Amino acid sequence: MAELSDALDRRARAILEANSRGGFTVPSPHQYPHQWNWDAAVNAIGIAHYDPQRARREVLALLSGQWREGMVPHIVYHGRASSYFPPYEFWQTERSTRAPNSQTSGITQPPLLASAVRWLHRRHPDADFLACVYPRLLAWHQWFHQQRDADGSGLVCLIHPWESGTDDSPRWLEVLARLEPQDLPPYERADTRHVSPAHRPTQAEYDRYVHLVNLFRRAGYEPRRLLEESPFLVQDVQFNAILYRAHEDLRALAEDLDRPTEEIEGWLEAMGASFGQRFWDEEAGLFHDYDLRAGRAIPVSTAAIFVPLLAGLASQEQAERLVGEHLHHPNRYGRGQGLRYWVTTCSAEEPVWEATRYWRGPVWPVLNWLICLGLARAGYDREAAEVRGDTLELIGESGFYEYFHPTSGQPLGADRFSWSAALWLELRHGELELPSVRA
Ligand code: 2M8
Repeated sequence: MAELSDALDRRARAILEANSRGGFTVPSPHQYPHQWNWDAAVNAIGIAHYDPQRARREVLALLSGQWREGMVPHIVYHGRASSYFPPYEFWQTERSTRAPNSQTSGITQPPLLASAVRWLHRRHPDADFLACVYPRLLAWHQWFHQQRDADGSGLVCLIHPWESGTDDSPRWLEVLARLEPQDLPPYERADTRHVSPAHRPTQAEYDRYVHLVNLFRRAGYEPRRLLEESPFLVQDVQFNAILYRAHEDLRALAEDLDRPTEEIEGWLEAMGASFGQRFWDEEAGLFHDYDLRAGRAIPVSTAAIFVPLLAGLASQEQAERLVGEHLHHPNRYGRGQGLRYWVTTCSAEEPVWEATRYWRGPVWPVLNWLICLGLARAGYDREAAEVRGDTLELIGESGFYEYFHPTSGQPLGADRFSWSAALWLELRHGELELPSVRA
């Protein structure tokens, strides 16, 4: 076992090395040939296990795409031609005075970066690096509260499913169904060239993704107009939990640097006060996302319900219900009857659950890692260890794929996937618990 694992450690490193494009890492060689935001954060954590300097470069490369008012975009293209759709030109970011000189998309992604920097700094301290990135992380977090707090609650909203990172999550189905794609610019999907269409978002969803980008281009990425005009306007439980956790980590970095923390404390207080009120459904015993356009909760259960544990945003009672009534429930997320591996991305009880389609059912290493950290933080050590064990078993036995069938373990999506390699290293060699919130 130890030998096999050693070989797999080397394989993980080899994948991360092969996916390096000089200063940054692509998520996978063919399917995703640029740099993605939350992938970069996870990849930096994995790479730091053998090359902290390269991990720091990963962070800096992502920040090179930062917009003038602070947004860190979901893709940084790094001037590389590719067949990926959408290519850089499709975003028409030149319509905005806020866009940077580098080639980027015009939306953002889950803000794991401050947490990754804190991990990096704790394990391999580098004061110059921290002083260089801290103001940029702070600017991004400020941007969220200045430009994405649509209702003054302190919670931030998303304007595109791509921002959630869980693109075709059933959470977004009803909101997307209301959209009527019109005047679509011509486009050709590239994602189904390397991966089976049955494992990817549907054509109807892609039309809506493109429709939204088209609206944002026309609005010149003007923040006020985006909030006023985007028909997709949601408060995402998972995203807000990740942001809250990132604020906690940013505060710890500020303390290390002896910088003021009042502003960050203010965000934490506002988000903490609104989170349960807005998202918790007492009857269902879980957190629901919120559709701001329709003014109602989105009654769909996906693995996003467990992510608040990462940020300590669930009370003990709420955590107990999440774990007891959902994680262990035989028809929902529980292992045993139908499901063999924790954690399917969508409750098996949802009518739209699909074992092999993208964010509709397969097990994703990144989500498992966040859930595992959350379970550990909430004191569910046994469950945390089992989620960790399942993730390592899936990657170790099926390969470094993007996602996995929750029953058979069949590898799905793109192969030689960077964050699966990074998380292999982290889950094997990293500490399971987060650095304590108040280090
Ligand atoms: C997936 O998303 C991109 C669009 O951003 C795509 O499907 O083309 C998602 O899994 C997302 O979370 C991830 O960051 C990205 C790269 O791994 O791929």
